[in-house]
Amino acid sequence: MNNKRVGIIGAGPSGLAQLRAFEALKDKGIEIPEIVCFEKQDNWGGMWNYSWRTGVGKYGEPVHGSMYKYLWSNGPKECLEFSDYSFDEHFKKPISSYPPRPVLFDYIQGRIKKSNAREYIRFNTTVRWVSFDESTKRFKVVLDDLKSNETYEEEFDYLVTASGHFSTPNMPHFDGIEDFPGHVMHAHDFRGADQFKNQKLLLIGSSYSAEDIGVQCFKHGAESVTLSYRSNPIGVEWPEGIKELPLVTHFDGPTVHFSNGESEDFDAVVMCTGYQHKFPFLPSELRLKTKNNLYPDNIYKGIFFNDNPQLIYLGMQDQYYTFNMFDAQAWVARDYMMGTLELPSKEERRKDIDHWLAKHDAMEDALDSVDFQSAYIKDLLELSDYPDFNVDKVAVMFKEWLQDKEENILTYRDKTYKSVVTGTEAVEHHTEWMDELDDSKERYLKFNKKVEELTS
Ligand code: FAD
Ligand code: NA7
Repeated sequence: MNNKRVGIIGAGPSGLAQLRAFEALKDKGIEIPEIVCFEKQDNWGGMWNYSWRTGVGKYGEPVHGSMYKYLWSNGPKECLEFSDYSFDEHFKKPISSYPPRPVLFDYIQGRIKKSNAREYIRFNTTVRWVSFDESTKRFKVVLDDLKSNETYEEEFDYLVTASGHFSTPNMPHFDGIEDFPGHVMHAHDFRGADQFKNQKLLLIGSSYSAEDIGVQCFKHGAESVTLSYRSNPIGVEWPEGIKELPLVTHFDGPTVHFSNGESEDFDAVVMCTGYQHKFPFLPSELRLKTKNNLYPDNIYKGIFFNDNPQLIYLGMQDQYYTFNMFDAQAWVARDYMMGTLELPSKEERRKDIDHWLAKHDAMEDALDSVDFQSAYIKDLLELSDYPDFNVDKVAVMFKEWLQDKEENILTYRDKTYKSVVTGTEAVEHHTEWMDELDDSKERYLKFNKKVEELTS
């Protein structure tokens, strides 16, 4: 008889992976613990549940979402496919390799809707505070029911933190920025390129957000896009209209000065300067303290808080792999909570973490990073019965994707890849990505073939 209680914070892809992992056992007739998942939004999907809101939500909570209109997958879908629920099973036909956000949201929901997992989720419920009682070895969780405006408490034996880490902006200051006359925002509040049409746009940062928001604004009619980097430029061959400059030194009215001595006037600034791992509901002794990287310190197997493994973190790494990594983690976490996976001693766990951190320190470039996260996934797959998938082939796809982007940042989303789960070759989208201004699921799924073929 499993009479433990499991609390899950967040019903994004990571929290849903945890629910699915337990459901997979239940399907086999195995009794599972009592589970409650708390989600502060009114629906599941985390980042993939688009919100038009910025700032605070309906109930005054910080808005979680950082995704925007016209967001298309930034990597091949074949690299994130659930190994127990293929794209073929969901869409019943091959689709392209880079679907837009609503299509991926639909895919995530398809798997979870196959079970009764929604019953475990309390929506519109914010986890306000967590404490651990050493005498009972249980977590006390303080919750706010946002709709009824009531605070209450519950206790759990295990707590899974799946609250995401791309939500709280890292917002640096630059001298003079307070007098910049145009709009200044963080990527977290970016909801679409429309407002920057015909504008001269400055993006500070040189990672995924800068690249994607820059290309999107270019596609949707910005007059010019300038990216400013602190360490390294993205370094692809940019089309005319997009360029990279080194770091901003200061602002002077509408004029921005860069460290190479150049200066230029801009209409608006978007800080694509990343996010903070922020857990306002956790006391410092339980809190994961890390920058955005591929191996946050102090979590064994990237999951179990080393000082107290009853506290589980999912999806806290920087991500090449996403949905399939969250699954691989959730299955391992599940087995520990079920008592079928034993963890080594704290010292042994520390040694394992150090071993991975040393490998992490030795990485030199993006190709090494892909290999690193692939090795991490393989390590996890050995620990549970999550359906195996060909990680080596996925790693090859990631490397090709990096190459595709270098070759042409505007057309890489027109490429197709082959699923390692089903062997299905993706089809080309009916419209080239640069010409496709509609990201709706309806239009995406309407035709299977290129539009010219349909009309000829
Ligand atoms: P999230 O999706 O962030 O979900 C966390 C959930 O926890 C949210 O629903 C939130 O409301 C809830 N929560 C947080 N705090 C509390 C609390 N105190 N109480 C209750 N609930 C709480 N990945 C890809 O694979 N492909 C992409 O193309 C891609 N594009 C991205 C673009 C952007 C702009 C961003 C920000 C991320 C992108 N990602 C992409 C990565 C994305 O973060 C992951 O795909 C995935 O959403 C992470 O899942 P998660 O469940 O760990 O976190
Ligand atoms: P990332 O990938 O964490 O990147 C943050 C970027 O911001 C990176 O280029 C940093 O430069 C830059 N940064 C951070 N602080 C500063 C300051 N003070 N000045 C200038 N530049 C700075 O975050 P993203 O938002 O791009 O991506 C996060 C997720 O969103 C990702 O998974 C995507 O799928 C979407 P650095 O290289 O550290 O010098």
